[in-house]
Amino acid sequence: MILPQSLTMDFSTGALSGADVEEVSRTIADLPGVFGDEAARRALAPVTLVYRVQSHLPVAAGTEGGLFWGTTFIQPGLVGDEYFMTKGHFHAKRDHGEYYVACSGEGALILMDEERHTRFEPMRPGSVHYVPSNMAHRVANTGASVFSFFACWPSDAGHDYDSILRDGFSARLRCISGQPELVSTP
Ligand code: PAN
Ligand code: ZN
Repeated sequence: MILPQSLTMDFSTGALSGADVEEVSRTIADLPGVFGDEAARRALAPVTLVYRVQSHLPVAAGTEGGLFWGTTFIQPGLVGDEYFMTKGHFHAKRDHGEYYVACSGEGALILMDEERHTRFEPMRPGSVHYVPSNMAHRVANTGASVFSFFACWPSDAGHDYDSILRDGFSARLRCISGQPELVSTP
């Protein structure tokens, strides 16, 4: 028996469609303490969309052996001179990795290990990025249009946002003379 395909992805935009697609949005109001310049964040309209995530979560979070699939869409923009970006997290199970694949626009994957060494990888349509275990990860939109990428991660990885909210990354991706530059935080 051939079952109808229930989930599809548009490869040019990363957009998912189907019955089981969940979506969350993060606005400027949802991201206190995420950007370096808190006054610049508060000066922006609270309803400004920063990013949204579409996910396909076929098993319950925490299930061992399953996989999750999702696309993140980050709007172009700056908070001060810092690019719009995701909150960022370690996986709660630190030894669980992830794949990211860029779909459209220009972005950067910012990675920090547990010794707080931070680096970034430019993301361009078609670039594939392995997020190794024990690495905090976040993505910034470094271009002028929506940046989208899709991700596949283990269903029992979990997300540790608190460590990042408390300690941040050791460097921030800032727009300096129009170019992304990783600048150490004091
Ligand atoms: C991604 C992220 C997504 C949004 O699916 O969850 O890009 O970023 P934040 O979760 O940091 O807000 C992923 O890395 N999942 O593990
Ligand atoms: Zn992750």
